[in-house]
Formats: sequence, C-alpha cells, structure tokens
Amino acid sequence: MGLTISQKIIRDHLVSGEMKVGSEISIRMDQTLTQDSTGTMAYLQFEAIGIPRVKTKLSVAYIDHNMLQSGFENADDHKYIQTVAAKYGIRFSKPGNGVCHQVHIERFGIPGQTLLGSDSHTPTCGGIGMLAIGAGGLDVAVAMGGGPYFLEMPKMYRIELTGRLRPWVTAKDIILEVLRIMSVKGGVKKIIEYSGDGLAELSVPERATITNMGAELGATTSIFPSDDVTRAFLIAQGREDAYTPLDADPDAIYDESIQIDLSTLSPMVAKPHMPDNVVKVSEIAGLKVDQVCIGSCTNSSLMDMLKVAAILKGKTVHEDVSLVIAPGSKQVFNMLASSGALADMIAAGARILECSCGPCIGMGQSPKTDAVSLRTNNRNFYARSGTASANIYLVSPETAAIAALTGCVTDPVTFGKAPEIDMPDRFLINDNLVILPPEDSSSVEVVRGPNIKAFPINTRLVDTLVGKTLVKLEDNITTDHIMPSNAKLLPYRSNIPYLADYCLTPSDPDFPERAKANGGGFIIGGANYGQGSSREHAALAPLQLGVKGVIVKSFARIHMANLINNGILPMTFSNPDDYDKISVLDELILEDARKQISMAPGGLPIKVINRTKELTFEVNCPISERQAAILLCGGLLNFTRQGT
Ligand code: MIC
Ligand code: SF4
Repeated sequence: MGLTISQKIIRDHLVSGEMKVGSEISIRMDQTLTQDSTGTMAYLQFEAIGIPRVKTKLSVAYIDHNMLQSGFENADDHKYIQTVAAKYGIRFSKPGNGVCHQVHIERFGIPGQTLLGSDSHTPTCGGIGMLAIGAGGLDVAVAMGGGPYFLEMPKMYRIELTGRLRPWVTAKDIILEVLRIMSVKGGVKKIIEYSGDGLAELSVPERATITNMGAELGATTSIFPSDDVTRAFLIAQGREDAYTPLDADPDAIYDESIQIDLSTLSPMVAKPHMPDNVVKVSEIAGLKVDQVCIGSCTNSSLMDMLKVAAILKGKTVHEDVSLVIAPGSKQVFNMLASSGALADMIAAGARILECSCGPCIGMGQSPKTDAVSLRTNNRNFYARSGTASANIYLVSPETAAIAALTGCVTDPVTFGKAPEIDMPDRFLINDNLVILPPEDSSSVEVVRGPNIKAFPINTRLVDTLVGKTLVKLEDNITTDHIMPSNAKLLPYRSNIPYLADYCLTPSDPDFPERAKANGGGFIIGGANYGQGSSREHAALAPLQLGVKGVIVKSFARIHMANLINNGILPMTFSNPDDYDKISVLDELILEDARKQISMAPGGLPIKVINRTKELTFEVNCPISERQAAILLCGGLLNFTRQGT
C-alpha cells in the first residue's frame, strides 16, 4: 500500500506504536528548536531531567520573542539561555538573528527529517518537506534528551492545489481560504499534505506561509513534498547537500481530500478576532486603517519584503497610518539593505523594527484604542496586540502595504500592476550570529538571573479530587486568554508565581483571586479549549493556582498535552449538554480518581459528582496508557524521573 509524505517520515522515525489513525505512536526527533519565551522553561526542565548533553542531530535555541529590554528580566533570560545552550551542546541564535521559524527554514531545515519545537508555528519547516511539530517545552526537553515524542497517529488530509494564482493573490490568501473552509478546529488530529500541479508555482517561502498557518487550523502539522522548488531553495541557501526528493506514493490513501483551484481565489482577510473569520478583501474595502504591521513568522521572507518595498517605492505612507515592518531574519534584513529595498521602505515612512516577533505577540507597537490594525501575522486573537479594544485583520503583505499607502482597506486587484519578484539564485549567507557550543563544556557556568523562580511541580494524583468550579468559559478559548502574553507579561515567563496572577484574566479578571480563595478547583470550558500557542505556561499558571482538572467539550492538541505533562486532568463531557448544568462555584468531586484514571484509556467514562446541584455526570479522559501513568505520577517530570 502506498504511503503519504508524512507516513513515510513517521515510518522512518517510528520508535513505538502502530501507524494506525488514533493509536499512540512515538517518533525519534532529529532536530529541536526553542525560542526564548518558552525556552527558559524548557531548559529549566531539561536541567531538571539531568542529561549531560543533547542527543539530537541538531538543537537550536533562538532569541526572538522577548526582545524589548525595558528591565533586566529579558536580558537575564537571554544570558541564561545562551549559557545553558553552551553547557548542553545547543546552538545559540543570538538576538538579532531573526525569528526562529524563518531562520530555521533558511539555515537548518532538512527534507525528510523530524523537528520538534517549543512553538506552535514549528510546522513552518513543513514548507521544506520536514515533519515539523509544535509542542510544549517539556516535550521538547525530553526530545533533546533523546526521548521519543509521543502523539496520536493523525488522519491524513490532502489539499490538492490546481491552476495558478492570479496577480495580487498570494500564498497568504490560499491559507486564509483553507481556514475559511476548515475553521480553527478543522485540522485537529490531522496532518495536512499539499499536492497538485499548483505547487510548481509556489516557492519555499510561500509554502512556508501555508504550513505556518496550519497551526491556526489546529493541525498536528502541514507538509509539502520536497521537489525541484525545494532543491532550488536549498541551492540558493548554499545547502544543496540537505536536499532529498520526497513525495507521496501515487496510490497513497488519504482519509480526506479537498481541491482548491488557485485561479479562482481572491485576496482574503481574517477579521477580528479569529483567523477563520475570513472574507474577501473586497468585502471590507474602504474600512479606515490606523496601523499596518508587516512581518512575523508568517510573512517576513525576503520575497515578501521585496514586494512590499516595490509597492512603497517612491510613495509616502498615509498620514493617518503607522506602518511598521519587521524583516524575518538577519539574512532578509541584510539583503534588503544591500539591494536598496530598505531605503525605499524608509523613504516611504515605514518604521523599521529589528527582526523579531514584535507586534505579533504584543511586544511593542500596541495600537491605539479601538484601532483598525492590518497585519501579516497568523493570529488575531482577542487582546493579543496588547490593546484589548483594537481590531486586528490578517492579510497578505501586498494588501497590507497598499492599505498603508491609501489609509483604508483596498482590494489589491484595483491597484495596478502587481510586483513580480523572483527568488534570488543565491541568498546572502552569514551565520555569524549562530554561536556553536564548545566541544568540552565542563567549564561553562550557567548564569541564572533573579527573575528565574522555581516552577510548580505537581504531586501524585490523590484518590478523591474535590474542588469548586472556578470559571465557566465559551468555545475557542485560546492560550492568549489562559495565559496572556504581551510586553508587560512576557518578561516573566520564568516566573510562574508572578504570571499566575494574570491567568485567564482576559476572560474573567477575578479568576486568579477566586482560584486562590478556594484552594484551586476545576475549569469548565467549551469546544477547542486551549487553541493557539504551545506555551505550557497555560498549564503551569493554572497548576500554580491549584487547578486539578479541566472539563471541556473538546481540546486543542498541544494544550491538552501540556495539561497532562503537568498532571492536570483533561476531561471532555460525554454529553455536551451537561456543560449547561454546571455553575461557577459548584462543588465537584471525583471519587476513586486514581482508579478511574487508570481505566480511562480503555474508554471507560469517569463519574463526576456535582455536590452543589446534587447530580452526577460523566466525562471522558481521552488519554493513552502512558498518559494515564503520567497523570498518576503528577506529570511528565515526575514520570521521567521515577520511570513509573
Ligand atoms: C505565539 O505565536 O502565540 C507564540 C508566542 O509564538 C507561542 C509561543 C509562546 O507562547 O511563547 C506559540 O505559538 O507557541
Ligand atoms: Fe513569533 Fe508571532 Fe510567529 Fe509566534 S506567531 S513565533 S509570536 S512571529
């Protein structure tokens, strides 16, 4: 029987399990990446596991998120990551080298290999034919130590792209169309594979824009074949050796397939506050714009930037618009400078930022009250920009640049001739900001600043779990609701006690106080709970506040794994209508919790007593045998150390 692209990579890396949809498998990770906002915790956990040197083929520690240094905290964390990387055999990508996903695909990604990253957009490297998966920091720490990564064998979902894009229609518009079709939960437990004659026209950076935003579908990952386009990109990056061809077998079997005729697409936009709230740009044309941000790991490649520069050349940014541009990497920045394109951006009035995540994660450039902000990012979740009342719209770089000039949303197809930019034959190669770890690191001292505080570690599961319902939430709660991140909070990613005071506050400002007053308890939520980031802080902060279990209609993949890794019970309503019967502060009891959790992998429902309402309801705990064992130990760290 023929195999899909990802089935081939999984087969070649399989450590345990059977490649049968829904069953637990584990795979060997060739590479890992971390970034700074999840990295501090991942390395603290790696140190706690106690392995002397990473066992992967390549591990890279990036600094790209916490770049504003308005106090000692971020700089201290950068130093900690730099020294811990040197100590344990990890390459260190200095601040200024660029956003992890952009740099990784340029300099390190290898078709056919596996990559685990402590960032949900790690699938960006699927654009180069890599099986690249986002995970919580602890899972990445385990992979760095040579442990396999466990996941549920996903369904295979094929998107066949046919035809050619019309002028002004871009890769961003393709993935926005996919989001419109599939929704933010449409990719859960699936790997999305792209195929079809339309692929030949899509460069690696364009493919990477598409795989990057597969994270917004909730997909395990997304992947393109490795073909002549991939080879051309690797040659231009001076890395032809990394090339191997890879494609699905002609008789590969997909669980689902859809077809998109590229020639029928138009420029698209995701309206506030969800990436799947997608319409054609023409439908909101004329909307006045206050801010335009171009960059982020989705659209910060050289070709994106050169197109923007060509649109801006010789013109001036509208007087009511603040245009900010953050190139994705030092390579991109350097090439913009040496080609003169940077001068065109500056002359037009763009505010140039260093190559980092910046506005995408609210690290500066928060827009004004009630602003309309057009961004090339991948996420427009509520309050993520740092201004809760702002309305963020996600668009292509072309649509963004044109709006910066006209001052309102403008359908690019009405704007004249589209710039045509080819990929260069040769990128500027200079890896001088990637610091190699020493062969002998015995003399390296790991430097820990005062901002690094002990993180909570759960205790073994007790027999009777009792607690109040601390909050009741709607569908599609994101990790930006659970553990908000912005310029004020990101510096505390290594200080969980501090962060816990902000847990879930965008949804319910009193949550932290209520949780503390009741000695912890349960979170109740709707469908797709925990979508978005890989930040395990969205599990660690609730743990700090004493949360014992989360009962929802359904979970997002990475967040559910993070809850298990921290010993918090993830449960789903057997009958979703029971959600309506629970009120905040109802007392819930889970008797014989250890026994019930041990039996959950067999599919046996768990009984929850609502003592306040005097009723009992059933929940499922959709876990594997191994995950049950982790929960019994009180989390993955205890499990790894005790091996029970
Ligand atoms: C994001 O885009 O939400 C982030 C910030 O990159 C996160 C990681 C984090 O929360 O530190 C992600 O995507 O995983
Ligand atoms: Fe950074 Fe934004 Fe990409 Fe997350 S989505 S890695 S914050 S650029």
